[in-house]
Amino acid sequence: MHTKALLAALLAPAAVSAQLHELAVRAGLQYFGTALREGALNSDAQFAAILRDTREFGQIVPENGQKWESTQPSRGQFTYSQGDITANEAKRNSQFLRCHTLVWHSQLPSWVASGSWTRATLTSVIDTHMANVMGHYKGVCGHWDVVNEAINDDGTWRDSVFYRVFGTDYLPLSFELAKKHDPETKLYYNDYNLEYNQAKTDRAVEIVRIIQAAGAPIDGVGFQGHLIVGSTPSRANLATTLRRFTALGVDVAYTELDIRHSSLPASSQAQVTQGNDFANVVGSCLDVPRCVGVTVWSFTDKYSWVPSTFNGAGDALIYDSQFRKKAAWTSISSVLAAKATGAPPVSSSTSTPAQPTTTLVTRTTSASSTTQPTPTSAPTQPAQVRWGQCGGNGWTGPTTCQSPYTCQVLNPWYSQCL
Ligand code: 9MR
Repeated sequence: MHTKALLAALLAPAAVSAQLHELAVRAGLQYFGTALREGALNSDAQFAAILRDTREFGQIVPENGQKWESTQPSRGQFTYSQGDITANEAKRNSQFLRCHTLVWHSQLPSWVASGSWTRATLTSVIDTHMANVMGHYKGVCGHWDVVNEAINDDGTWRDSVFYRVFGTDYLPLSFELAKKHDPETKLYYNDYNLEYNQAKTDRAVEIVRIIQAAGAPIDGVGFQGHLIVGSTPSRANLATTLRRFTALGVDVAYTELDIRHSSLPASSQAQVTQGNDFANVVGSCLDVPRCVGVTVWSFTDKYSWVPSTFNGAGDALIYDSQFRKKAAWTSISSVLAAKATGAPPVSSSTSTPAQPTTTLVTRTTSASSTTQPTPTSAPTQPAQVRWGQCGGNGWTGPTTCQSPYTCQVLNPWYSQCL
């Protein structure tokens, strides 16, 4: 087989059935998206092919390329080679671009973090940074994460050079300056562990209030969504938390979603629980009118920040490291399809956490055509791979699984090799 044909064959399954963004839009969201690992785009054809499939991802965001250390590593020296990778890709594929991030204590060059500043000099540094970086990306960023992670997990203010110099005044200041440099983009505050609705969430609500009280603009709050399998809040609780922010007149979005297993390898049950957790997060976004979209923080376990940060943890994404769709992918597609078609959700079982909370559909079925003819006689099919569909109403594909996996009924519409 020619290399080209071989590559096409390898890529075909993912490309043909990809549809999360398409389903998300039909379900009322603006996008379903992913972070782009800059180093992977040109070195990994499978990564690039899935990332460029706009039925799957209608939005992208640079994982690292627009951060301060990448864009202004030395004072006054601006470089956009890394940030442009994602911006160019968004343009090439007509994908919505989230931009990330401007004022953040991390990945901040030491000339800023360890500098000796007054309010006036640090204001000028932020202003200059935004003038250049936001200027460079003006007109192409749909959202900008203006301030990132200003709060500690216990709800106290994070100790950063910005907080030390300005106290909380750097919050409205940053948003005012951002508005000046790109009046069209939506300006976001972005943080993790807001999902638990505890002290940190209270403080984030206060941030929105501080900015608004100062007369500065803020358009949205990003819930990063770096969560843990089995510890993810319920769909209803997540929606309640999102509404605390939309009640203040701002949009919300899940901006960096991944749900990690605490230990590996993950059992079949843990895989299904992960799927339910993803479905609950995406479902909560569907339940809140001003929740505009969901972004996963890379889509494949091959490229994830998690294992290098949390020892022993991982497999936090929706494709495995060989680009096979996981139960998590299926659960997300199902919850989106349920909303898109108005199909009644399957009620979740309180006794078995592995039960999906929503209607599942076949992964190749578009949202508008979930009814499929039932086959009269099943043709002989090769055994299905792990996590593949193996049964359910209307299913015409394989009904047996490759060893050692077994076909497990998740609901009347979906059985899966687990
Ligand atoms: O995914 C990013 C990883 O490649 C970097 O090494 C890391 C450095 O801080 O940043 C990761 O992305 C972070 C994001 O920019 C902000 N929220 C937390 C993300 C995970 O750490």
